[in-house]
Amino acid sequence: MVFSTLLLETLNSAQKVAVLTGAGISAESGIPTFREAQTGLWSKYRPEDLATPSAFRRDPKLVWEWYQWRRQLIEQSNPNPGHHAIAQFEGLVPSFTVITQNVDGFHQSAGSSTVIELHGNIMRTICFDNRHKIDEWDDYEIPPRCPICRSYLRPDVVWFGEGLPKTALENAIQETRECNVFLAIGTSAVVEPAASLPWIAKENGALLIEVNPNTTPVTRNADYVFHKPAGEFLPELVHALAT
Ligand code: BV8
Repeated sequence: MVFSTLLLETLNSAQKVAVLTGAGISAESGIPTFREAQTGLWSKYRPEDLATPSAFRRDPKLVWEWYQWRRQLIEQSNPNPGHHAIAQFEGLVPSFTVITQNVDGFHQSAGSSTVIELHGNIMRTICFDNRHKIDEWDDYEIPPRCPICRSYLRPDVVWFGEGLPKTALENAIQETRECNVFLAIGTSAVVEPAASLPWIAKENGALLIEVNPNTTPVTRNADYVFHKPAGEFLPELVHALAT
């Protein structure tokens, strides 16, 4: 793929680059995105109806098992060339931050060192009542109970209706405000407050690039749009920058 000289020069001269990733960057790892119909067992549920505190209160077993199913998918999968290209990109600019909505930890596994997890991490476990961090449990009840307070265990992710981790959100907004280039990769850009970050970047003078096979609310405001899969496009972009 041929890139415009202006784009490559802008990227090569950027002091600070920020990247917002969504489920689309893990699609080529075999992890279903939220917008696709849930596969198999979960095809009759909408993520928005499972990833909520009320869903967990109503049916803790169902929600726990949904997350166990997703954890197994992630454990049986790996970061893809898109994640690895982002990790390489980091070494090409003075300051590079990954802001991710994903909970799979694939950016860290691929070698990215500055990753802000806006929505937590599915591999971490806390308890519902007091957010005690629990690494292991020998309780065979489903969901297992917290060994400290006996409330149910849950994944350490941000559910709809829950606030994002304060420091993570503050850091993400600061990096977004200060960056010269902002890339929105593999996100439908509808879930707030993450969806506002591309607008904040643009308002603060950043070059806005979108990588997504489909159109999103970001598309009309982006300076460059590449309707390509991240796992194909990003290695080509990073190769062009590195040579
Ligand atoms: C909050 C973790 C307040 C759990 C997730 C305005 C302001 C604030 C809140 C709201 C607001 N309006 C509405 C709200 C409420 C809500 C919200 O945004 N609702 C939406 C539905 C309108 N927001 C919240 O509830 C947030 N909380 O603000 O609370 C508050 C404050 C203080 C105190 C108390 C409360 C919390 C939101 C976080 C929810 N948790 N995940 C889990 O994973 O189970 S959200 C989850 O869904 C993801 O993390 C992600 O954020 C979102 C899905 O979006 P994407 O990642 O973009 O994935 P999607 O499938 O949608 O799209 C994939 C894209 O990839 C597509 O565009 C596709 O074309 C593309 N693609 C596909 N293949 C590829 C590809 N791209 C590139 N390459 C490919 N190969």
